[in-house]
Amino acid sequence: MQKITLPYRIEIVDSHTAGEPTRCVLSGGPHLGAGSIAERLERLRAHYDVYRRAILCEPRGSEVLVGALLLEPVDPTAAAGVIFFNNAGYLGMCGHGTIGVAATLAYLGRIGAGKHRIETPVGEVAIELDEKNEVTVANVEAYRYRAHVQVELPGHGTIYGDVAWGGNWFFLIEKHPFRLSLDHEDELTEFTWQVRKALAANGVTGANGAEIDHIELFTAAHDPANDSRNYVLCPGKEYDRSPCGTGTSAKMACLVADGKLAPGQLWRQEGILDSVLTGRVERDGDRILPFITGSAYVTAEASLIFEAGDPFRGGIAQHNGKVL
Ligand code: PYC
Repeated sequence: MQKITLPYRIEIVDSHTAGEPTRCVLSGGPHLGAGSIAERLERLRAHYDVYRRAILCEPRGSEVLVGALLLEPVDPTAAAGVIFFNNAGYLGMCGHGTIGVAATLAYLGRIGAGKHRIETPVGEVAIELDEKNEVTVANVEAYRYRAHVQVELPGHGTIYGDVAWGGNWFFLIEKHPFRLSLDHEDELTEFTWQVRKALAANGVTGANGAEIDHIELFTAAHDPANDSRNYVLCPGKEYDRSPCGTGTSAKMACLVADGKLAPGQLWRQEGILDSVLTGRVERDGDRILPFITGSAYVTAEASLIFEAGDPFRGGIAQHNGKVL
């Protein structure tokens, strides 16, 4: 196997969107060659995964971060190409992360207010940045794949949820016994992790057998100005600090399918930290096109340093309690 040498320095800008952090990699990343962003993601996954672990895992990162490797877009008129990743692997799309990328590009002076396009592994997304640094992401198409799917959960009995796509695969649960607040974080994480494992064990998947790697619980909003509150378990067993852009897209697809959300109607999704992302959908024939609006704030501009001899240059890759 080819031995990959990490560079001495990788330049990053960190931001957070509604509390959820995004680490944009500006330079020092691997050379992934030409081709679509999806093809370059496959090269990254197959040959350069050490970069993901080195940039995102401890001791230079943490399991809470979502990484965004900025790439030359295929279409030179697009603002950037991007591959999103986390402590456990790679994401097709990331709503809060796209808002973080937009805020970072604006911070760097690479884009100004107006409309731009960003290429992701699951397709191109449009963004609009306003004068107040608020970003609206025109996400990829969202849809409900299966409704009211039954899963047996040891200790909890039968639970029901919808399987929906919003740029990632989600299992959305309305009925559960939990209060969605941070003082119940351990229980929420354990429950949703059990759901994820039960889905996999019972062959409940997204389209084409895709693994459902995000579990989303809902309850009434704490703030009456909002429409709903959520808790989202991400693939690396960490919860989304934001209301989750792709999760909100999946939720809106289910609401549309149930006749509970009309095109253009605003949906204010409150997350576990009380922060809010605002969504709406447009219809294009049968297709549901979600829009997500939020703000991101830059928190750091830094160089990650990889000294020769550092035994943890490649990161401490832990996933679900195991050192990999
Ligand atoms: O905002 O889409 C999102 C997201 C996915 C995982 C973490 N955040």
